[in-house]
Amino acid sequence: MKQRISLYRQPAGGWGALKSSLQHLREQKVAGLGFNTLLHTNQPDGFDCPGCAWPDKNHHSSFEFCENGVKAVAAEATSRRVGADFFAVHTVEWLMAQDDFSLEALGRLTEPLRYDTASDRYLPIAWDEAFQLVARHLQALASPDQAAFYTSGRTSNEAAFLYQLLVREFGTNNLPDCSNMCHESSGVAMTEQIGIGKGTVTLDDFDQAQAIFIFGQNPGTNHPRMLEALRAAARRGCRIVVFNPLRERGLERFTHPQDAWQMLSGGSSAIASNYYQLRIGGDLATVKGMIKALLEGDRLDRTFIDTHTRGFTELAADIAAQPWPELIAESGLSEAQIREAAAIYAASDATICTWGMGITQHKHSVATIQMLVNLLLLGGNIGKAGAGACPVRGHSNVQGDRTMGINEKPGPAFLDRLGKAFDFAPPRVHGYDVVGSIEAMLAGQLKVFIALGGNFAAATPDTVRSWQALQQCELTVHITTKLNRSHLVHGKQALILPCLGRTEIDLQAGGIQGITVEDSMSMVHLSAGINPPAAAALLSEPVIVARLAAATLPASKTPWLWMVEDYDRIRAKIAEVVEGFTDFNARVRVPGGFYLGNSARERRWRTEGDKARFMVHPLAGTGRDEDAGTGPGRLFKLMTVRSHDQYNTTVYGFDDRYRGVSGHRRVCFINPADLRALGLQAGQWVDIRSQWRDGERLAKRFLLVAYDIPAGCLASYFPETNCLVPLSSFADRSRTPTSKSISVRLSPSAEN
Ligand SMILES: Nc1nc2c(c(=O)[nH]1)N[C@H]1C(S)=C(S)[C@@H](COP(=O)(O)OP(=O)(O)OC[C@H]3O[C@@H](n4cnc5c(=O)[nH]c(N)nc54)[C@H](O)[C@@H]3O)O[C@H]1N2
Ligand SMILES: Nc1nc2c(c(=O)[nH]1)N[C@H]1C(S)=C(S)[C@@H](COP(=O)(O)OP(=O)(O)OC[C@H]3O[C@@H](n4cnc5c(=O)[nH]c(N)nc54)[C@H](O)[C@@H]3O)O[C@H]1N2
Ligand SMILES: [Mo]
Repeated sequence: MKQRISLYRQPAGGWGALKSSLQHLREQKVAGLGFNTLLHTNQPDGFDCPGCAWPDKNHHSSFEFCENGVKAVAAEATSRRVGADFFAVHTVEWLMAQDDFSLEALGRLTEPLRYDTASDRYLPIAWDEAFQLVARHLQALASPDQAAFYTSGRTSNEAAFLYQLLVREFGTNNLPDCSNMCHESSGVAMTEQIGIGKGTVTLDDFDQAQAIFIFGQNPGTNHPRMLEALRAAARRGCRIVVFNPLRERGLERFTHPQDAWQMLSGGSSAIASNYYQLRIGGDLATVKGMIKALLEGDRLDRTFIDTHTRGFTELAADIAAQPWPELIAESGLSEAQIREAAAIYAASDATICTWGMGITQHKHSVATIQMLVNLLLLGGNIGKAGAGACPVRGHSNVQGDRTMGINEKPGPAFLDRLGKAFDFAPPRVHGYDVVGSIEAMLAGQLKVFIALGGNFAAATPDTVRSWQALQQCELTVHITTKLNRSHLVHGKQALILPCLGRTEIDLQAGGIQGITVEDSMSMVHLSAGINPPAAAALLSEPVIVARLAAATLPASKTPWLWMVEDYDRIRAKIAEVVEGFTDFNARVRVPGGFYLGNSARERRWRTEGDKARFMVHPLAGTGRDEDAGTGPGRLFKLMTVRSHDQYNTTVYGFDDRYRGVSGHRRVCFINPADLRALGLQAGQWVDIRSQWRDGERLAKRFLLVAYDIPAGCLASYFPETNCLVPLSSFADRSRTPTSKSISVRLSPSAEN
């Protein structure tokens, strides 16, 4: 493997993206079929890209090229298979010694497997037996609350809807999901303030915005198709203002791989007009500073504030009392920079704020997001063309899963409708989220863990404790496409239930089925696979859930197996239960799907008093760190981010092209002056220690990389660094693990 650290000077996208895509197709041996597969990605008659939740222009433009979409599709459409013959010769202990890249590279799982303790191997099991085994475990529990049902955001609306129904008919709201680690902070913050927890913009708004502010997001890697919207905006003179501790290449320059002229001429487009490298966690202070500058200049939308909001006086008083030196220290920006950003905001009549994990995974995330929404409200930038709030979701259907009721804290109105439609009394007590589930497993209160997709063991914080938690379970069950760490860190009994992927044809008694998804901008559309199933024994996710329900709930009045013969039957029920889905089956068949609508976009505020609310928050005090202890060595803030060659816990490769890293994943980006001050050098190996009130956590051997990052800040990749995130370190109110602000110290590794 080529190992190299270098400076990347090319624009994002371009030939590098094309080359890398072809390489991935070749490696997965999907070349012939692969191109056909790709041509059907995000087409009206194809499947929804499993890559990310960024929407598509009308869902029927010519094939939209996206390097990381290609990787996601290639990973699923791979011709590699891992079957019973492989598991017959390899113990779980042996598999545990393989890295995440190697597990992923084994290919698609082909049949249901059951863990055999005596031989420490996964052995084949018949589907019916597998469902019976789960049913027996669930039925034997002293209370339904002793089981938790995790969901990862790739799951379709249909599977998610059936799954939450199964869970609630079973009698619990224990529905932790990947949102708890992702955009939960956005949901909590926005619901309280504007009455809805989703983004208020559509893709068309990007064509009309005069300014786009991007906070804590790396679209070049994680939402590559967003770069096209940004490029188009930049070209027509829209200001693009970036707040990020790192200089992310995709936010600086981009070459669109489908723009032949740009490709051949070697040209590229500038994206950001202004780039502010603030400190990790410095966004709250930055936005407060911008508001301070705006209030002084009094460049506000007074009519909007008077008609649509409350709490302005309190906000103005709090901001007036906030001294600049504190704002400057916490943000890491100068007063001039903050005023400059505020001036761009003030000069724009239509502003969008987008944000990602750099905002949602801190202790003060909810406060930061509410301050961002304050900023938008001050300019009347919600419910106006070209303006609005845009939390950019991660998984391709994470937003849809929530809409379908995957929520450990369901609202009473949803439960009422669900109970009425299926003639049962849904449980009302709130369930466990991700952190709560791990705590409950450790306390022996959760005994069965079932996961519809995802990789819980690798995605969750505090790896050592999370693994102990899973291993304490009586039964762990994973509905999945590929082998991952979570299948190896298993309960006393364990099942792997392999399912169809989104790229595959789903044939049921009622014919070929499509599923539906909702993107980041509330567009709902159909998705139908085009490839033959990866293996004959695979079942679709809805069928697995239905058969599990039929086995577990013999007294259920729901016709589980009948519903999955034809997914229109599931959608008819969704139409009855979920708000905004009237005539679901008809509307979703209109090419391009339909827009779910957004009350805040229409300036209907579903809040107390029917007004949008300004919220007051003190600074985070990120300079202080009471919990971090007083160990030797300087205290840093570490953020754990994605490399260009991974999809969350799925490692596709070892390169992070736009950051100039080849052949490495255990790297630690550090400011050159900090390196000198520590007496360390780039290329040296260090151990990273996270100190917390309950003790110390250690991650060994990371390669130091000198990088353009503010002093006192570090960056590394997840999941290698999840072991450093304390389980009890999470965002106030949303309980999202603080994956972007871990207090750490560095020391040279023993073997250098
Ligand atoms: N190819 C690919 N696509 C993906 C994913 C993937 O892993 N691979 N994951 C999907 C998922 S589930 C999600 S949620 C999204 C994630 O998409 P992103 O939100 O872009 O995810 P991260 O890589 O975690 O990047 C966070 C960015 O925030 C910056 N940042 C960190 N801390 C701070 C801070 O305190 N303030 C500010 N202003 N910036 C900060 C980092 O430098 C980085 O640029 O992408 C989705 N799409
Ligand atoms: N330190 C740190 N931790 C983080 C984050 C971070 O930024 N830093 N980010 C957090 C975020 S934003 C998220 S969303 C979570 C992600 O947490 P998860 O959603 O749990 O993790 P993924 O890695 O996306 O899950 C990948 C697995 O899903 C399975 N899979 C893939 N496709 C399908 C399918 O079609 N059906 C089924 N049933 N299974 C499928 C495969 O087995 C694959 O291995 O991680 C969180 N953890
Ligand atoms: Mo996410």
